[in-house]
Amino acid sequence: MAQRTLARYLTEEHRNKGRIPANLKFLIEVVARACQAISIAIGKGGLGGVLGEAGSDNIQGEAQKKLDVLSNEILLEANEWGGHLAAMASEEMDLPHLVPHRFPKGEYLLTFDPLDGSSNIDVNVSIGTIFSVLKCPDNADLSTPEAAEQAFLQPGTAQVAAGYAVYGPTTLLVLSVGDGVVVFTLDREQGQFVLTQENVQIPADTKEFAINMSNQRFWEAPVQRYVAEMVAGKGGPLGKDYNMRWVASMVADVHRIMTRGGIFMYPMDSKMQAQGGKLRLMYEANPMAFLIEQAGGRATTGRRRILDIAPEKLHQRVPVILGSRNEVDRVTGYHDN
Ligand code: P6P
Repeated sequence: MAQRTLARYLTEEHRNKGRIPANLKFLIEVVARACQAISIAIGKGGLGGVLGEAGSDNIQGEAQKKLDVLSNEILLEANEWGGHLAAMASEEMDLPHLVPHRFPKGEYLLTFDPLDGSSNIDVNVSIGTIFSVLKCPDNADLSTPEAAEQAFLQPGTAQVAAGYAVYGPTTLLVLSVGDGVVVFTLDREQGQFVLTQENVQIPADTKEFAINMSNQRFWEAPVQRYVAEMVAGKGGPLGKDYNMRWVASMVADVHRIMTRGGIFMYPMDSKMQAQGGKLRLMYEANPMAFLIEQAGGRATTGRRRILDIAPEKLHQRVPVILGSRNEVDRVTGYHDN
């Protein structure tokens, strides 16, 4: 059977189910091509002069890597001319990037973390790009970047599409337009993404958890209890032994869960109370929560569904607990007690 490329999949979804308007199909293809260019830049590593620090900080106060800045530029340049977007927002930019007046404006807003897991770039561990697509409100004030922030402040349930690219042994594009989750593998010879998995389903149970254990003394009681029960193993209240993984690239940890189940936690902890958590709502938690739910999983802050949160700030942070639904329900239930 002929390979189903991303373009063919999106065309057939559009034709057969009317789920993907032409401009959204175009947007996704453009983002995919940008991820392909990012994959090539990453693959060059030290040969491309792209490793190491950029010598600047982002709004998060984090030192930017050269590849953070390059990936952000690739996504901006790929998306600003096509006429499908009104504005973009990125982890790497304080304010939204408005489509320049010389280009037509479109109906969508795009948020992204251009290169998630930056601490892993220089040690050659999988990293990724996360993106989320919203409709631009008809009455949006896009007169200035400052004014445009308001247009992005929509709950995760308003997302029309979300996805991530994971740059690992292979480069994958994982995507949902609200009709389940599909996986594409980058065929480097052909230079295009080819459909390799449809209807991804996350197992409801798991024996694998992902959390940064070095923060244990800062966790709230429900998470302390849950992790202690998993570590207690077969002899403990959960009656089974668990395994632990922590890649410290959310995209890599989430993709493992997409592939074989698991639970990922970056919960609230006392040292991050003031800032609301570690992970960003608009371009990490919301797109990943959308994908996880589309694959039959759950995604909460420990106390509420992530997709229901009404954002107050573009770079807002939230606690994240997501993955196999029975495990997320358990630890979320501990927060209720
Ligand atoms: P820590 C990467 O910087 C990131 O935003 C996520 O991709 C990842 O899950 C988390 O932070 C890792 O945080 O505290 O373990 O370095």
